[in-house]
Amino acid sequence: MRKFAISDIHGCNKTFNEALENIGLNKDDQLFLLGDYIDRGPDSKGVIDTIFKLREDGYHVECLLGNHEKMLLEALKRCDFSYTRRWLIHGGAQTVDSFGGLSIDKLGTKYRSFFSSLPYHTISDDFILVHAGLNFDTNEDPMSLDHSKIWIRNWYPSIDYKWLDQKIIIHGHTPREKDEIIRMNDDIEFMRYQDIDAGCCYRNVRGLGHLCVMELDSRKLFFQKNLD
Ligand SMILES: [Mn+2]
Repeated sequence: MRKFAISDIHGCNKTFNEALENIGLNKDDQLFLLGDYIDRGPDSKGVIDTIFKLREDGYHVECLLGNHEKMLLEALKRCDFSYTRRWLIHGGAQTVDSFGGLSIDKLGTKYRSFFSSLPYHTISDDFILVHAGLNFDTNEDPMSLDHSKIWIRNWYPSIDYKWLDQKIIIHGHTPREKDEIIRMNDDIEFMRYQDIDAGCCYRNVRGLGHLCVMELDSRKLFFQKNLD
């Protein structure tokens, strides 16, 4: 069984499908998706439908919450137009479009229950999988700080290596150039973290515009250029 992780698909459904095709995902594999399926890219609904289809077909897909799904859930819950507006500006408008331009509170039950079921992290063997990272800057257990798990940036300098021990943190959320992700991968045994957000939806920004797939046990990375 191979284990793969992908993060920050951001509505790039064609790119997502091509990446799965290229790694030859099969039903014995485990696929971890680290959140931010929606917003910014052209086909957020398509990405969620791809996930549903994979599961229906018997693939093992475990999905985590990203800050963009959290914003959607908050927009649904709060009925506060200023909040909703902020989400729409941060890529939510493309998600609403992909669902047929309906007001977001018309979102079907199937999608609502998908978004509201997403956990903040998961653990598989020595891997901690999380959307953004872990907050080591307080006296609290980093695993208890859910808000940080989906929003935090620049947290590497605070890592408590005694706490982390042999575990490796796999995350997305902060887009990085492909070369930087590869350099990080070269040091992974020593540094014990890996960002896999290659900025898929930023196709016009130099160095970005790739969807990164990591095979966890071999630490191998695969990059799919944006096709959306
Ligand atoms: Mn994010």
